[in-house]
Amino acid sequence: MARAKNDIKQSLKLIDIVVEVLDARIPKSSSNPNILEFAENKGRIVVLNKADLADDTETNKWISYYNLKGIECVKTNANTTENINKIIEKINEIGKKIYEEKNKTKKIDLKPIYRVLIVGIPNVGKSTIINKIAKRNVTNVGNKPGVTKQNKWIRVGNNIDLLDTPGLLWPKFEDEEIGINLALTGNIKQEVFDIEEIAMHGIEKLKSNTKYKELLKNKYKLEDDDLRQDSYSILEIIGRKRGTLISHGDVDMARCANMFLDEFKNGKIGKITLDFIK
Ligand SMILES: Nc1nc2c(ncn2[C@@H]2O[C@H](COP(=O)(O)OP(=O)(O)OP(=O)(O)O)[C@@H](O)[C@H]2O)c(=O)[nH]1
Ligand SMILES: [Mg+2]
Repeated sequence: MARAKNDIKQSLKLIDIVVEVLDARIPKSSSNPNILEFAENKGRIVVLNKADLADDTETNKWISYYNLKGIECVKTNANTTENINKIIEKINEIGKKIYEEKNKTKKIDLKPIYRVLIVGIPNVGKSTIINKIAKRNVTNVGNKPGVTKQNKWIRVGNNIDLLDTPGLLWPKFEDEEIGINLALTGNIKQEVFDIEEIAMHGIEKLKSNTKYKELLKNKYKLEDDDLRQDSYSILEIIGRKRGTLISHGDVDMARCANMFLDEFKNGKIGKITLDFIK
């Protein structure tokens, strides 16, 4: 991790534009509190990826939030290529401005190459986005954190160089709430947290939001009475309904929590956002 960060810092001198890829379900928890370390004096684009899994109303609020700060923000579904073209447009727009500014005093007419750093937490979809921008598989993708191991430059068309980087977890990961959000969206490895506890937090979060409570209720065919119980009991009811049982008819809570978390992170419960603009 320290090495990856250092490698990025080394490459920064060459960079014109920083593209920060966020998980649209958790724009706050997946953002870098020190992004200005990377983006100072550079062009900046925020990409809210996996927008197909997030609550559209909330995603649009996040876009306005960034735009109000004067930061370009695009929502994407990198799996289906939705809005990927918008990222390319923004890179060209911002890149052109930066080059015009740099070359104001010179009379040269070189064809510029825009150098673009792609950063974000593990598993957020950085490499998928790059493959879609390049329109071919130039870098490895995988449904688990830590697939990209080192920095890799990729030439796209004749005027963009993209730098794919390994996912970095930001220091604020120590904040419990953020840890929970990262676990629920599958952005940290499962081995590092207690799955039953995280599943209970997930149920709690859904229960406390009127819209998401309905999604939970419909998905697992729960009654209003069930939803009045504590999250452990609700998880147990879900396990019973789904038949994740061990001997004597008891619920296998670990298996049930795993199933719930899998469905949660893959959007099977519905389009859910966990970070809200206050
Ligand atoms: N639903 C959905 N899944 C996506 C989207 N973008 C990427 N994925 C999936 O997310 C997983 C991770 O994608 P990668 O592109 O490998 O992520 P990464 O950020 O490069 O990950 P590291 O290299 O581990 O840091 C893959 O299974 C992708 O198919 C998206 O917009 N929506
Ligand atoms: Mg990658």
